[in-house]
Amino acid sequence: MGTKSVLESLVSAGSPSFSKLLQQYGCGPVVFEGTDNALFERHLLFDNVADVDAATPRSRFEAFARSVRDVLSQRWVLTEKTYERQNPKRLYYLSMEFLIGRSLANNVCNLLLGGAAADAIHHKHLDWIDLVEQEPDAALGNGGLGRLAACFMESAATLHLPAMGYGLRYDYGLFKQGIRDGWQFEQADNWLRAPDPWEVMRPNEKVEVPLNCSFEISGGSLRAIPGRPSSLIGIPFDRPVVGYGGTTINTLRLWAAAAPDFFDFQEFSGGDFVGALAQTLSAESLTRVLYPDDSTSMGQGLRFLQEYFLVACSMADLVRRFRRVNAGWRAFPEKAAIQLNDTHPAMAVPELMRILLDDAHLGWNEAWEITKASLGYTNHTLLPEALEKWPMAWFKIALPRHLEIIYEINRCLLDDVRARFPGDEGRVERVSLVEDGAGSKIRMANLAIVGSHSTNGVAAIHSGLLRTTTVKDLAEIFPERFNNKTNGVTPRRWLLLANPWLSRVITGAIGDQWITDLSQLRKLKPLAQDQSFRDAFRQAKRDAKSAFADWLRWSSGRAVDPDTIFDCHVKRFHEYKRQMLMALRIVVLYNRLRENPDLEMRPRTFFFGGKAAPSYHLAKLTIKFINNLAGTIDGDPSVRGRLKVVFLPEYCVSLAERLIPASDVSNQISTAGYEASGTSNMKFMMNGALTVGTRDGATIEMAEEAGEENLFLFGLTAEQVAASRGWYNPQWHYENEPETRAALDLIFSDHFSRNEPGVFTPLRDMLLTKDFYMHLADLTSYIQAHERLGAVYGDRNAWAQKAILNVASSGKFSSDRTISEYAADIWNLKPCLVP
Ligand code: NBG
Repeated sequence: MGTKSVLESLVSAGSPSFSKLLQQYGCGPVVFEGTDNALFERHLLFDNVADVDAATPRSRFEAFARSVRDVLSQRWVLTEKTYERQNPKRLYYLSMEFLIGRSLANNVCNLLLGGAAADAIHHKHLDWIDLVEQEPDAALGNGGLGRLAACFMESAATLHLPAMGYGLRYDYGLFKQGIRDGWQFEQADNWLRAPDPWEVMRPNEKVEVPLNCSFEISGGSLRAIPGRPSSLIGIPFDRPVVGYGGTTINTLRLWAAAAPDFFDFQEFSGGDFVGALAQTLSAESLTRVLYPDDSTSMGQGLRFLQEYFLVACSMADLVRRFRRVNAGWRAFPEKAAIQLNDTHPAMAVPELMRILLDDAHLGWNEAWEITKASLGYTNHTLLPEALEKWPMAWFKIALPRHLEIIYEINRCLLDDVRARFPGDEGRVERVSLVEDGAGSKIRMANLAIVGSHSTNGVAAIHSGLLRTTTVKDLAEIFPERFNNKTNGVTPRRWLLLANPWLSRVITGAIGDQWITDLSQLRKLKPLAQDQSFRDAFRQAKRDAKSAFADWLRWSSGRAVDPDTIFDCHVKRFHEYKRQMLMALRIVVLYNRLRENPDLEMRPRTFFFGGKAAPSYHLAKLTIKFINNLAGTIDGDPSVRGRLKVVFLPEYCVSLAERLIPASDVSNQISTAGYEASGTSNMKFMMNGALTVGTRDGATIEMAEEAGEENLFLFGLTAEQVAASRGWYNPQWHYENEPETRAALDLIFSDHFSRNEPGVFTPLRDMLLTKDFYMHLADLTSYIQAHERLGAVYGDRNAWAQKAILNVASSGKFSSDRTISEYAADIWNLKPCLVP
């Protein structure tokens, strides 16, 4: 499917002559393919020892990817060398998650190698899609937070900012989702089963991480053995981050845990050979697997150690870099901006203090000023269950020195608060880094705010709520630290690459400057009135829909009709994201059609995609419900051809890249006040889908950009949600709204669960007893918003006009804009051009 178009988009993305590019990349007289001595052929033969003509698809992918890496290698080395030589201030982005996805097409695109790749594909009779499909989707993240980190790295490289990402090299990424009898089941994601062609292991730059205890891992849980200090080794694996144009190639450095390679010879010669090796195994388990929880903190010991391991390795590495080219410590904040992606790496605060106090022998005050000036913290959620708090007992056992430092930070903080707010012990209790009670805990968000110079939220409403509610007391003490940085996404991956059809139409109309300056899209505004542009725009959407339908049939045998409205809800499953609200709307439509088969209604295909945390039962039950709903509707001849529900298993970056360009409607329907920003909302907007959404997260800013009349907003506002908490009663809606009642009655009559009576009872509880996320309150206005949308869809020109205006107004949501704001306001970071 789509091989030609995808390649064409790479070519049209700009392809100077290959020899000129080889010069840019310092590649000398090598050729990409076509002779025995060419990169591709050599890799096949010498790395894979494979006959060029009989190689497996996987070997071909590896050889192709390695050839691309060869082309970028010298530039990659030069980038690092330039930074060493010029010694600019650098950004270090610490994140437990980088949801990278596939790299081949992205790297070819950003290196402008589309032309060369197309030639190679042609000469070697390769199939581009086959090649691309060989690469696992690197899922070292759960969702928005990890994907944001990946977009940020790409934008920083494109903007020529000296930036480095630090994360963990999990052996297993986010679980693979399967569906059996409608239920989600999880499978391990062994993404490193075959060698990854992008990564470079750098054992010489390993880091030793001392702990005050030893530990054993058995049955997935961690047992600390107090009083027996031990250490872990962090081995860095580097991945290239190619900026668009291929001039700057930054590094994403992922740490893998290993045991110190000196064995305990005492034990060894004493005969405990197996015991000594088993220790190696337990050390390596530390980076075995990514925790699959999105927006919850489960508080496992293994996770605590993972977080510390990331911090300790990264801080040691960046301090080493700093020391190589700088004399005094005072300059540290002028040379290093360290951004904490959520509280996960918040132990950077005591870790940097420890380094400055114990290794550099600075005094407390100086160390404290340097720490605050270097660190910044980004908050990604207000959900109380997601705010990390770690048991003090664990610090005591594994990191006693860090605990001592935290106590001292807290003592200074509380003294200060008492001096500024005399008698306000309530405030003292709330801002304290230590939460007392049964088993004291350290509040990691408070630690990150107190120990850094900047705290930002990820959309205007979110930053506002953070400041005025969640951490109100701290914001009153440090008002100057609080700021907003509305999220963005990279237009290279999410428009240029994902949507060759629309990209071509855009470039045809306004040129290709938009690729690195998305605000240029505003030039499309007048074209919303232009009939031939509207037609081309509509055709691009139609092509993307057909390509998706073809891919779906090819990959899963499922048929969908591209002439129906593609109405999508894709993201992690969580009650606050309200997949159930969309499901209820579908049940209402289903009831209407069963009651009145002649009802006028535009045929729709509803797509759902997303994973549920493995222990989140209600989220898993919602997936089950959607699958049963799909099955019942498919089996009901009275609605055939008019409604269709499709649950797409294994939602991942690559699936998003396929589905989003093909979507007509984007559902962004979180309970207002709960979705910090959202980022898929932006991707849908850029790709010409219309949004039906609540006034939440960045959707509010999307409406500001495009004009509210070009979105379909509905439902309670965040203030209304908060104000009605005390008296909200879902029963009222059940009793007073006939369609709401009929929908719920149908569900709980086991109409969708004939063979499993009662299976959905917990959903009844969720919806009718508590309805904490207020599904029923918003259902009617949600349905009405879709009715307004349906009316517009009937008028092709009106629809095209709104969709074009949305694309034209999406410029703000480029992560280039977001990163420029971080660089200017938080990091004081300047570009450093690689010659
Ligand atoms: C998520 C929010 C999203 C937001 C992303 C990126 C976490 C903890 N938070 O709304 O739920 O878009 O972060 O900022 O994953």
